[in-house]
Amino acid sequence: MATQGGLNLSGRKPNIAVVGATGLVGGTFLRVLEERKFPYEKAYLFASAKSAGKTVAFDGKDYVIEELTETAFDGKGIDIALFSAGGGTSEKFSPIAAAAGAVVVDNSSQWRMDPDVPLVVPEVNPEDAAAAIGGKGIIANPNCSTIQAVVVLKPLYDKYGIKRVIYSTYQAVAGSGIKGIKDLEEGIKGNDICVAYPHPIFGNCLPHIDVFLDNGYTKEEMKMVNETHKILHDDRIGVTATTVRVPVFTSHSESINVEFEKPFGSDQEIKDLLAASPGIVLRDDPAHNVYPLAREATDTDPVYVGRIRRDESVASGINFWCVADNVRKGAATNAVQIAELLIR
Ligand code: L14
Repeated sequence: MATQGGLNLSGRKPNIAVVGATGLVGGTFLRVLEERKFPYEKAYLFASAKSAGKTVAFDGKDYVIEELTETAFDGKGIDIALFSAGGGTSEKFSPIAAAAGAVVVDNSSQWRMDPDVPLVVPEVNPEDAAAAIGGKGIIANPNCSTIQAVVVLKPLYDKYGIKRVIYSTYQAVAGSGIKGIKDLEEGIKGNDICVAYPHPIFGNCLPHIDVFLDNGYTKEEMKMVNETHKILHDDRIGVTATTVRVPVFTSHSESINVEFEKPFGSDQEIKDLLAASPGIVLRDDPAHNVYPLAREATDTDPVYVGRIRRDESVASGINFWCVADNVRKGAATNAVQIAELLIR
C-alpha cells in the first residue's frame, strides 16, 4: 500500500538494484546515490553477460556485477531498480523486475509514452510518480534534453501560460555513452573514426540525433515534442525541435524560444521568477560575459539559464539559453531524485 505517494517500507530501508551498472549512466547512478546518501539496506549491481563478474566499487564496498537474467530479481526483495541498459533490455526486464516487487525507474525511451507509465521530473510533476505503485511498477526518466527544458518551462507555464515552444539543441557526445566520448577524443587526435555517428563529430555539428522518422524529424526531436506535452499535461502547446550533436564532451546546451499566452512585465521579472524556481541557477550577466556554459555545468546538478531576453517578434515571448549536465540531471540525478520521491 502506498503512503504519501511513496513505497510502504514500514520503517525499513529499501533494497536497491542498478541495472546497467557498468555503463556511463549506470556508473553515475552509483556516484549520485553515494553523494546524496541515498538510504538502502542491500544493493545489487547488474549488467549484461559481457560485464558480469567485473568488480565495481560502490559506497566503500566492492561489488561483483551479476548477470541480468530472467531470474536475477527473484528472492532478493528489491524495492527500487534503477535501469540504464537501453530500450531493448528495459522492454524485457523492467516488467520482470516489477513482477518481482520492485518499482523500476527506467532511463531508456522504451516506456516514456506508455499511458500507464508516469514520466517524471521531480521539480515539475512529482505527484505523477505515485501512479507507478500498484500500477505497472515502472516510472520513466525523460529524455535528457526534455528534462532540462521542462525544469525551466514549468514556472513560466504556471505564470504566463505557453502557446508555443521552439527547441534548438546542442547536445554533447556523452549522450551516446562511452563510444561517443571516444569518437570525439579520437577526432581531436586526428583519427576520424565514426563508431557512434555516421560522420566525424570533431569539427562538425550533426543535425541528427537518434534515427530519422517518416515525418522527416529525428526520434530525438519527437521525444522532446511528446515528452513536453506529457510532463506538462498539456497537448495544446505547440512544440517543435531541431536536435544537433556538437563536439562537446558533456552537458547539453539548448536555445529555447517560448511564446506566452499572457503578457509579462520585463526581462527582469522572468529572471527573478526563474532564479527562485527549484533546480535552476540563473547565469545571466552579459555585461560580464556571464551565461550558462557546458564546461561549468559538467559534474553539477542544476539547470543553468541565461541570455533571457524578450522575443520582439511576438506579443509576449522570450528567448533563453539553458545548459545542464546530460549524464547527471539529464539522466542519473533525475532518476535518483525520482527514487527519493518513492521513499519520502
Ligand atoms: O532518449 O544525447 O534517453 O544522444 C539519451 C541520449 C536520447 C539521445 C534518450 C543523446 C537518449 C541522447
